[in-house]
Formats: sequence, structure tokens, C-alpha cells
Amino acid sequence: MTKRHSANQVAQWHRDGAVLLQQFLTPEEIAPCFEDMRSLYGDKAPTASKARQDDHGEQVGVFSMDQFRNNEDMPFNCSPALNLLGLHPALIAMAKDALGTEDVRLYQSHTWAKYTGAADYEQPFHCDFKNHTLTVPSEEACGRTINFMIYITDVGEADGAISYVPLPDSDPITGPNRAMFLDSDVETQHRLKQKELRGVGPAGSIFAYGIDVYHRGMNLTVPDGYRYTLTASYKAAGNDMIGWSAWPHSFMKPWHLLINNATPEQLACLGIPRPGDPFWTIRTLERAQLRWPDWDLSAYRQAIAAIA
Ligand SMILES: O=C(O)CCC(=O)C(=O)O
Ligand SMILES: [Fe+2]
Repeated sequence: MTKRHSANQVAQWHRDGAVLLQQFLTPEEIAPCFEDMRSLYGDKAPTASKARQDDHGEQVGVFSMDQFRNNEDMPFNCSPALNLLGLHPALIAMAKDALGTEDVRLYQSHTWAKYTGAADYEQPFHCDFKNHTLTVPSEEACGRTINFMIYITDVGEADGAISYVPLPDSDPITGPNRAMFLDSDVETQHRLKQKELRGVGPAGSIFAYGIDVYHRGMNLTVPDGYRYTLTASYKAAGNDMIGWSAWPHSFMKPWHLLINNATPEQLACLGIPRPGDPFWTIRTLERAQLRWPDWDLSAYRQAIAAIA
């Protein structure tokens, strides 16, 4: 059974703008991804790693470039495990139910390693639609995005768990127009802070949210602490309003790790037509095989044979 979510969790995501999926992935699924993260980022820990005590003046937090170090887009130069994590069939199943469509696209996926003291990670409240669309969040479910933050380490409050305010609590404070940034509105930030919850969960848990919910990054305070996450964001196929990565742009990266190991359904989330799609002809199959010699194209070949 691919589904690991309940109808209640999807309903909560719609109502609150966010839902915490406790232990959605198993320790066995997370273990190789942890090793991958360690191989990618293990040497990036700072030598001095005490909790930060930065002064934000009147603001509840600030953005800084430092926060985004050790943040890299898919694909990753490690084993297939981490590369396939954001395309886990149970995530795809939840994305389909949440967006109300059978055809979804992974439009953003990146790893992020945060370390105690490496930056001041405490941000102001914001909504992420700023850099996922040039418009504003859709009122229709299928026009939305579902953004999964997958925990590869245990994430408690002291490990920089994300802070967020469920929509029924934030709307009375901000109003339904939900401005992207509230930096100039210190009073609203502080009122949201009174209502903030933390996305706390053991490794394998997932914070599923949308681009329309107030949240903010927080500092790690545990000495020598670190937080490994992978973000995987989905939209409905054909939703041109939403964007982040154009996957072919990074063609120099190790895409074969995905192409050679993903199922047709996982590859469809990257925009590769499913078996049986008219794109697949004898010629396109031959050329695809030349480009990716180790790609198992048998399902695509069989679909053509069935039509011929
Ligand atoms: O990493 C986090 O906990 C949240 C970061 C965030 O919200 C952002 O950078 O937009
Ligand atoms: Fe954010």
C-alpha cells in the first residue's frame, strides 16, 4: 500500500496550511539518506558551535545569506537513496490527494544542513509564495503547492524545528490577504509569535506545508547540534504559475542516479512522459537509450509494442 497519510491529515493541511506527519518514513528508509547527508555535509560543521544570541532589535528574526549555506538542489553526488527520497511513492500519493489530481510534478527539491552557531537562523514570519510564483497562492486546491520538509535527523525545538502559525490562528491577526513579508509590521510579527507552534518530530517525520502559511526558520541551540532536511515540493502538472527548478538546466549533475533508479511514475514527476505517452516512439526510445545507456526502458518499450 503506497498511502501512508490519512484523509484527516489532508484535511488538516487544507485547513491549517500545514500538517506534521510523524514518522512518515521508516528508520530503514532514512538511514541511507543520513549517510548520504553525512557524506555531503559532514565536514561543514563549524568548530565553535554555541547557540547564537543575536540581537534582532524590534524584529522577531532576520533573513541573511548565511542561513542558506549548505543548501543544494537535486540531484546530489551520493547514493541513489537521498536522490530518490523526495520522490518516495508515499509522498507522491499524498501530493496527489492534497492537490486533487493524478498528475503531479516535483518542482523543487533541495537538501539543507544547518549547524548550531553556523548562522543566525532565526527568521521573521513570512509566506514562501514570494519565490514560488509571480502571482499569489491559488484559492483552488489544484493550483496550490505541497511542500514537504523531510527530517533526516531528529528535530526538536533545540534542533531548529520550523515555527509556524496555523491559518485559523494567523488570519484573525494578518487578515486574509496574508502579505508575504511583515518586516515593516513589527506588531503583527509579535502577535503571530504568541501563536507559533513548532514542527517537532523524530527523523522520518515530515512537515508538510504550503506557500500560504506563516512560518519562520529558528536557531539550533543544542551544543554541536545539526539538522539535516530534504525539501520536496509538488504542484499539479500544467500549473505554469508555480516554479523553482528547471531540472534540465543542471544537466552536468548526476541525473543518472535518478534516471537509472526511479520508476516511471517517479520520473513522471520530473516531466518524463509515462509509458504509452505518444512522445515515446521507436526513435525517441533509441535516442533516450543512447543518452542514458543504463536506463531500463522496458516498460516504455512494452507500451509501444502493445499499441503496434
Ligand atoms: O528551514 C526552516 O526551518 C525554514 C526556512 C524557511 O522558512 C525559509 O528559508 O524560507
Ligand atoms: Fe520559508
